[in-house]
Amino acid sequence: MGVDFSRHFSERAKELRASEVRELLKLLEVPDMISFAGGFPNPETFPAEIIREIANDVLKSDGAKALQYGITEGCPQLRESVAERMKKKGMDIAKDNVLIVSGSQQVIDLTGKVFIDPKDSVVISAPTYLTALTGWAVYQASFESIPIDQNNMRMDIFEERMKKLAKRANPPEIVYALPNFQNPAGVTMPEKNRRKLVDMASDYDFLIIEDDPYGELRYKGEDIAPIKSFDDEGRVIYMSTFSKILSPGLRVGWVVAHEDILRKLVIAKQSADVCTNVLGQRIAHEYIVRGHIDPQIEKIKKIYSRKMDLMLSGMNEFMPDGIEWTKPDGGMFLWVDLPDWMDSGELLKKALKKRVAFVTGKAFFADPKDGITSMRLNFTHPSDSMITEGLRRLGSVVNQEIVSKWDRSTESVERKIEDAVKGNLIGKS
Ligand code: PMP
Ligand code: G9A
Repeated sequence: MGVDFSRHFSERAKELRASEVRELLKLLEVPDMISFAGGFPNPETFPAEIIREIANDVLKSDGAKALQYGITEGCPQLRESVAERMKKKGMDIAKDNVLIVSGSQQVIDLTGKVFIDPKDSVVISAPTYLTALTGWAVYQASFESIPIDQNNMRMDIFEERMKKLAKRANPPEIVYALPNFQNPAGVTMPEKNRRKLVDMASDYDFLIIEDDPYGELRYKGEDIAPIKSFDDEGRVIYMSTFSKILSPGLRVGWVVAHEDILRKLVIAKQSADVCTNVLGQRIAHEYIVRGHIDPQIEKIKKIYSRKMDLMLSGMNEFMPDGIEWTKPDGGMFLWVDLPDWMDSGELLKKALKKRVAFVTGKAFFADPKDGITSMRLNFTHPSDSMITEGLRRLGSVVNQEIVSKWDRSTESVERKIEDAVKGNLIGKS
C-alpha cells in the first residue's frame, strides 16, 4: 500500500505552488518546440571561452581559496567590485552594504524569512514576477495588487490604497517594485514615480524591495536611476544579478541594503546555503575587473534589441486585430492582451499541439481570477528564425480561436433563425 505523505507536510508546505515557468521548462526537450515561455538568456551570448580562461587562471593562482567554503557575505573582492558599479548608478553605499547571493531569487526567500509573518501583506504590481509570488506565499504573505499601465505600477491607485491600508492594524511593510522592463509586462517606471515611491516609503513607514535584473538591458531611450539612488533613509533593498548579463548557470547575484538589514539577511543566508558558489563569485569578479562586463552588456543589447524588433514586427504581421501588446524599451518580455473572451490557458493547450509555448497571464497574479486573457512572451531565448516561425504558429492558433468563436456564434444565429422559421410555420399550420 502506498504511503500517504500529506499528513507529514507542514502547514507552510500546503502553500507551495509550482512555478509555471519551471514546469514549462521541461517542454524545451520536446523536438521542434518553440518556446516563448522561460525568461532565458540566449546561449549565443555566453562568453564561454573567456570564462574558461578566467576559471583556469583563478584555479591556477588561488585554487585553494576558490574551492574552499567562503564567507556568507560573499567574496570581499566581488563585494567591492559590485559596490563600485552600484556607486556609478548613483547609490551612496560601500562594500559593507553589498551581500552576494546565490542568484537574486534567493533574496525573495531571505526577505520572506526576515520580514514576512503569516498574513503580512506585501504590495505588488499586478502582474508581477511569478516566482516572487510563489516565494513569498511560502511565508504565508497576503498580497495587495496594484494594476500597471505603460508606466509600470499605477501610482494613483497605489496612493489611494496606501491611504486606506494605513488605517488597518497591520498595514503593508513591504512594497515590491520592478522598475525596469518589468517581468512580465516589460514596462518601466518613470523617475518621478521612483522618487514618489521613496517619499511615500518614508511617509507610510514601509520598505521597498527593488528587483532589477533587467536594468542593464535597455535598447531604447535613456537610463533611469534606480529607486535606491533616491533613498536617504536606507528603506530600499536593491537586488540584481549576473544571470542576464553574464550567465544564469553561475547563480551569482547581489543585494544592496542598509547594514542592519544586511546583517539579518546574512544570518538567514547562513542556514540557507552557508555561502554562494565561491568559484562562480571569483569568475564574476574577474569578469568585471578585467574589463569584460561592459562590452559584454553592449553585445547582449545588440542581439536582444534585434530580437525585440523582430518580435514586434512578427506580432504586427501575424496577430489579428483586437490583440494588444506592450512595446518595451528593453528587457526580455512582451505582455499580450487577448480579446476578453479568450482564455490563454485554453489557448496554451492548442498552441502546444502546434509546438509553440508561452506563459499564461494568470501565473503572474496573486488573484486567480486575473490575467486569464493575457500571456507573456519571451523574445531573448529563441533564435531569430524561431521567433518568426513561433509567431506564425501562435498567430494561426489565435486566428483559429477567433474563427471558431465566429463559427459558433454564426451557428447559434442560424439555429435561432431556423427555430424561429419552424415556430412560424408551426404557428401558421
Ligand atoms: N527577479 C526577476 C524579476 C527575475 O525575472 C528573475 C529571473 N528570471 C529573478 C529575480 C531571479 O534571477 P536569478 O536568481 O537568476 O538572479
Ligand atoms: O527559469 C527561471 O525560473 C528563471 C526565469 C524566470 C522567468 O521566466 O520569469
